[in-house]
Parts: sequence; C-alpha cells; structure tokens
Amino acid sequence: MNQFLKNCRSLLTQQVSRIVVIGNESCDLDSAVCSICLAFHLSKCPSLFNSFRNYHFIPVLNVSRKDLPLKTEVVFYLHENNISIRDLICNDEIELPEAMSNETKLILVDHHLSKYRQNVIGVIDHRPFDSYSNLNENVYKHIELVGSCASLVLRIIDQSNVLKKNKADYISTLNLLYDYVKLEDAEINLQKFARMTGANVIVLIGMRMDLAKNDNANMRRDLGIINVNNQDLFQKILKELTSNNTVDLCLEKNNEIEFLGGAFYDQRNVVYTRKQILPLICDIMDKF
Ligand SMILES: [Mn+2]
Repeated sequence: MNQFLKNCRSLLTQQVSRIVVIGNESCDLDSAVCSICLAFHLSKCPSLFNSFRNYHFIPVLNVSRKDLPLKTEVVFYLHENNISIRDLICNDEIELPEAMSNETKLILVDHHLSKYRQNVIGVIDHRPFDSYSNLNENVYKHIELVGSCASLVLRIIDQSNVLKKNKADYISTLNLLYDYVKLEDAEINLQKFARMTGANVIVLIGMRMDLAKNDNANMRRDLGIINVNNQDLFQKILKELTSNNTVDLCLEKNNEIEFLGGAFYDQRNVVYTRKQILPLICDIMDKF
C-alpha cells in the first residue's frame, strides 16, 4: 500500500490523466479509508471504469495538509495501520478542477454532493441519493443505505474476484477496511444496546492484566464515558469520576480515542475497581 501511495505522490509532478478518489469534507475515518482503499483497488482492477483505461487512480484526503493533524482519529488509525501519512495527498496538494476538465476526473466516496460534480465519473455512497446533486447522467453509482461506505468498498473488491489471485497485495487494504467496519459495528451495537436498555449514559470499565504475573504492577485499567441522550447527567458523572477527592482514580485523558463522542481515560490508580466506581455513579443518579 505504501508503495502505491508513493507512486501516487510522484504522479503529482507528471502530466498524466488522473482520476481522484475523494471522500467528504469532514474527512472522517470512513471517507479516508474508502478513498485510499478504493483508489488502490481500482489501480489494480479498473474494470468498473473501463473507458478510462489510461488514467491513474489517486486517493486524496479532503482536508488541507495543515488541518490534517486535527483529524486525530484518521491520523491515529492510519498510523496504527502503518500507512505513511507523509505520502498521502491532501486536497491542497493537487489541483482539483471545479470547471469541466479532461485531465482530472473524480470518484466520490462517502458523499455525492460536490463542487467538482462536472468532472465526477463515479459515486460510492451509503446515504440516500439526492437528486439535486446534479451529477452527469452516465455517472457510475453504487448507493446503498448501509452502516458505512467502507462496507460497500469491501463488497466491490470482493465482487471483482481479484482476491482469488491477488490476496497478498491486498492485505493492508483489507485490514484497513475490516477493522474500520468492525469499529462501525461496535458503534451500532452499543447504540442498539442503549436503545434496548433505555440507558442515558454509558460507562465503560476496562481492565487488562498480564495473567502470567498476577499483581497490580501488570494491571491496566481504562474508563470510558459516553453520552447517549442526557448531556447534563453525562457531565455530572464525568465531573464526579475525574475529580472525586476520596476515590482518586488518577484519570489521564486519552485523546486518541474517538468513539461515539465519548470521553476516554487511562485509569492510573489501578487499586480502585467497579466496587468503588459504581457507588459514585449511583450517588449521582440518586441526586439527579
Ligand atoms: Mn460514512
């Protein structure tokens, strides 16, 4: 995958015909993963876009280079997956034509309303089709209302049959997609759980222990607090757990996790367990 990204970057200085695969302007993880993975796949197997045989497929993150560090979830996830962030192309590092151009075409992933619409040749999206998108008549469309655009990209790769003979090349692509879809599933399932139980706030208590050495030094505890539908209660629990003087959990904010808008912490003081944490929460609930 990194070799592919390097090649794409080197194409920026060459006069070649390009098809840019780009996600939505929020540059969320779904968008980033889809543009990278779909561009990679199409570079191997362009059959969906047969009439553009001599074009090069280039993934572009829909964010400027200077703002990319603000997309902490994207940077963290790609870094974890050993994707070279430096080689990825941001939207201010490539010329994207708003007026009709023959040189640069676009495939939109995870959205389909775009100022580049005149040059759009394909759309892969998981939200309802907006007829005001004013896309050209013959645009390739794969639109289905599923949990994530990544699951659609996975299906496109699967249906192309390329994995039968070329699985080795696809390992990092599949990892990126599968892990993202799993994350998406976790979000959906947790939301489903909250709906079923009528929970207003979810508190996640995590523990990991090295079983070989059964002592506190090898123990790790984590805490996550997620607001479902009661911001006030969420804030009260958050305040209590982070600032109770008697039960000092020594919580250290983990800013790398972005999951359902929750707050996540490493619990440095591992001697406290749910036995001490639950009464703090119950106390707030009683007074609420
Ligand atoms: Mn999406």
